Formats: sequence, C-alpha cells, structure tokens
Amino acid sequence: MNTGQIAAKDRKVALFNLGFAYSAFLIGTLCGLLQVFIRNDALNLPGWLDYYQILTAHGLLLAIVFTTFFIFAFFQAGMSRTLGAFGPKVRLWNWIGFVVTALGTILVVVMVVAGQASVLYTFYAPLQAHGLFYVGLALFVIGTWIQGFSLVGHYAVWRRNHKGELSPLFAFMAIATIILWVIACLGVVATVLFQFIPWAFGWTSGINVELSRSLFWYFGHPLVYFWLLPAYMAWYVIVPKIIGGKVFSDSLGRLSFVLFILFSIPVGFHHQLTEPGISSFWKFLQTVLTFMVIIPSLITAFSMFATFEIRGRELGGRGLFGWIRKLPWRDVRFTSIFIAMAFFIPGGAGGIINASFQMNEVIHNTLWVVGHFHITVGTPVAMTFFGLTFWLIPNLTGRRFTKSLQKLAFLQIATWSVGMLLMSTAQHLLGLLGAPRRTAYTGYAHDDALAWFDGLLTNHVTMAVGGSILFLSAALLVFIVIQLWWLAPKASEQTYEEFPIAESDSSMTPRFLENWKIWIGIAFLLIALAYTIPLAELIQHAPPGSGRFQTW
Ligand code: HEM
Ligand SMILES: [Cu+2]
Repeated sequence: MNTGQIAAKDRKVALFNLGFAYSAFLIGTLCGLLQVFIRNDALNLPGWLDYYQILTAHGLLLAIVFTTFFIFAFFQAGMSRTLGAFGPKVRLWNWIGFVVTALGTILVVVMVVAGQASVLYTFYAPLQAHGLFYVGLALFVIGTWIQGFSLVGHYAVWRRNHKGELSPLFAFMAIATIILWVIACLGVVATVLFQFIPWAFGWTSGINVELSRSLFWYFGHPLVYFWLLPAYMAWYVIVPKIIGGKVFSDSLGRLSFVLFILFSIPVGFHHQLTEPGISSFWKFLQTVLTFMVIIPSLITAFSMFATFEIRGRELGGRGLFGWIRKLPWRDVRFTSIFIAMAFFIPGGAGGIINASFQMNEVIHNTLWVVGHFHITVGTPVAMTFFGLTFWLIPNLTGRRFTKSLQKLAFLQIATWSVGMLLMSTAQHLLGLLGAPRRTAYTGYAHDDALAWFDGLLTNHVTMAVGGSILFLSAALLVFIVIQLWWLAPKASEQTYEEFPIAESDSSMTPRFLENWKIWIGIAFLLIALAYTIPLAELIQHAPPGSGRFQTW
C-alpha cells in the first residue's frame, strides 16, 4: 500500500482550498510590491486607487485569506491521511464550508476593490465600511466553522471506533487548533454581528469603539496562534519524518498545544496598551498571561532541536555541533522549514519587546511592528507553508517534484529570505527611530524626521529593494505551484510524493491530555478572569456611541 495516498475525493477539497490560497497570495504580494514603491514616492497611484485600499487588500489577502485556506487544505489532507478517508457527510460539509468561506472572501474583496472598505484588516471603528463588507467577514468565519466542525466530526467518528486510544498526533494537533480558532472567533463574531452590521446598515446610530476594539483583539491575538500552530504541526510531525527521525516526545507536543489554547486567548489587551478606557490593572494581568506563552514556545524549540540532534548523531555527527552538518540540507522540504524556524528566533524576541508594557511605548504603531510580523507570520509561518507546498501539491495531484523544480524551490526560499531580511531590518530600525506604520508617502516636514531615512539600512530604498526581491520570489513560488499542479511529469508508484508523518510513541502519554473538556473549561475560566470585569466596565461607562468616519 502506498502510505502517501489520500482518498481521491478528499484530495479535491484540499486542492480547491490550496488554489484559493495561492491566488490570494499572488494578488496580496503584488499589493505589497506597490506599497513599498508608494512609500518610496517612486509610484503615484491613479485617482481611483488608494494606498489604504491596497493596504487593506494586502493585509486581508495574505494574513487572513492565504493562511486560512492553506491551513484548511493542510488539515483536510492530513486528517484524511491519518484518520482515514472522510465519510460522505464529512466530505459534503467540508465542501459546504469551503464554498461559504470562499463566498465570504469574494464579497469582502469586491467591497475593497469597489472602494467601499478601506478600513485595513483590523477594521477599527469608527472607520466604517459598507455593510456588505461585514457580512462577508461573517460568512468567512461561518464557513471556517463549518469546515472546522466537519473535521471535528471526522475525528469524533474515529474516536468512537477506537475507544480508549489516543488519536494520532497530527489529528490531535489539528483539533486543538480548530478549538482555539472557534473560541477565538467568538469575539469577532460578537462585534461584527452585534456592533458593526447594525451600525453600518444604519439600524443603530453609534458604535462603542473601545468595546469593538477589545472584542477584535480578543480574536486578533489567538489569530496569530491559528497561523502558527499549523506551522508547529509541520515542525513536530512532518519534519522529523523528512529527516528520517521520530517525534522527540509525544506528550511534550500535546502538552504544548494544550498550553497554547489556554494562554493565547485571554491576552488581547497587549495590543491596546496605549488605549484609555481599560485600567492598567487589566492590561497588566493580560501582559503577565501573555508571557506564559513563552513556556510552550520554548518547549517547541527544545523539542525541535532535540529531534535534530538525535537524528544528526544517528547519522554519525560527532562533537558538540557535528550533528548539524549531517542534517539533509539538500532536501528543500527540510531546509525551507529550518530557515523558517531560524527567522522565528528574532521574531519571537521582538514579540517579547512588543508585549512588554513599557517597551511597547517605543514601538507602538511604528514600522517596527510591520517588521515584526513579516518575520513571524510573513516568514516562519509562510515559509513553512511553502515547504509543505513542495510535497503537498504533488501528493494531491500525483505529479513529481522534479530535480529542476527542486532547484527553483531553493532559489525561491533563498530570495524570500534575502528580501525579507532587507525589508524587515529596514522596517525594524526605522520603527525604532519613530517612523509610523500605515502611511503612504509622507514628506515629513521636519528635517529631524527626514534624517531617519538617510541611513544605509534605514531607508525607503532598502525596503523597496527587499520588497521587489520578495515579489519576484512570490511569483516564482506561484510558477512552481502551477508546475506541480498541472505540468510536472506524472509520478509512478515508486516516485509518488508521500505525505510524511513521523512516528510518535504515545505509549507513555497521559490520557488526560486528550480530555478536551478539561482544557476548554480552563480556557473559559481564564477568559472570564481576564475579560469579564474590564468588558463590563467598557459597556457600563461607555461614552455616547461614535458616528461613522470614512476617510477615503
Ligand atoms: C512580497 C512580499 C511582501 C511585501 C513587499 C510586503 C510589504 C509590506 C509593507 C511595506 C507593509 C506596510 C505598509 C504600511 O504600514 O504602510 C506591509 C504590511 C503588512 N503585511 Fe506585508 N509584505 C509582503 C508579504 C507579506 C506576507 C507574506 C504577509 C503575511 C502572511 C504579510 C502581512 C502583512 C500585514 C498583516 C500587514 C499590515 C497591514 C496593515 O497595517 O493593515 N505581508 N507589507
Ligand atoms: Cu498579540
């Protein structure tokens, strides 16, 4: 039997999700390219197109659409691979969920393109988009819930048929991620349904701005873990197999995912540290909870390097670091993900700075933040997804990832790394000097501010060079995707690209780790602790609601 074969009907829904993800990726990165040139004053937009319209599209298409569609493709393929083919109901609901998510996305994009929704991907009140923009957002979330619940259904069937067994690690982690996503979305659903939609359609005259922002960030922070956990799944479950090793510790992997569910939700205020209306005690409490996330992050880093070292030594690596040379660097499926991990080291360190109550004052709303998320979601997550794409698409289409395509893949990850290093270093440094984010070209009347942009690295040109390399890299990736999808030679039985899943020994893993009732219960307790009183205060002491603002 071929271990990499997924039921043909299940492959299709995963492929459709991937197709959507990469279409969004191409358009989104094109927007990024335009942005760096506009900021550099090298490009003037025609009257019907606006910088903030492009920036809204960029944030939405890359951070929300590309990631979400990719993640569901990965989950659908991986759940079918590890738990067996979907039953007809599960398959049908996956399709329905995909269609609803896609319709929501299209509606949102149409509103942005029509110039009715230049509110950026955080859609902060009191900026107001057309009501249909929020309807699109709601459909998007509902669609992801349908896809998520149908995967939960598939998992429930498996557990019923395997009483007393722990589920395979991949399935466990996918379910943990879906649980996190569903709980996180409650905040965005609440603000969209009960605040934005009535306000945008004129049924209410004002909006409670601070409440809407708080509900947004209740969602916005765990959102980053919704991106990150699937990347971690690749690190825990896929990479060990690619390098010929095993999962270092099944229990540690499961424990870290459970901790992410607990500590990634009750922390949204760390994005609102400069905002009045929330007392510093609650900001402080949520800051402390934020730092708890360092524990599962370090568990993950430790597990990865343990896997690498054990495997490197098995292959004959000697001395303190000799094992590093033994790792399969010529395998782009591994190298891409290793580089992704390396980017996460400065990325994570920057995150600690952002979340620190006082240091946040220095970097808040500056280009530093933009530099930060391009070396967290923009590279560690995105490049892990690239690394998965190289084998996932051939696995789903039955084509071969040929030697020449592998070379192109190396060129792709190399250019992405160089482009990102240039662009994000410039952004980090400019941000430290004080340059704001979310601005089109600004003449900065004051000489002192103009001087920020004179450095070799602190320069709009460096950012533009980095951005151009990045866009070329993105186009190259889409070229590879098209090849792997339609044009590369068909694989034979022997050359079939497998779906790598590493062996994970769960014989010593405590059963309570898979008792979701406990973890969901504690998650809600923590959420209640961190949010009940401050949200009640925001509602009780609310100023009169704000009218609408449309600045474009
Ligand atoms: C060709 C590659 C890319 C380029 C050239 C690029 C460039 C930029 C620039 C210059 C900004 C800041 C604009 C401003 O604050 O005025 C920005 C913002 C942003 N980028 Fe990218 N980026 C790229 C890829 C990505 C990827 C892969 C992701 C995520 C997966 C991403 C996510 C974001 C987000 C979320 C924002 C913030 C939008 C906002 O402030 O509303 N970018 N990008
Ligand atoms: Cu956050």
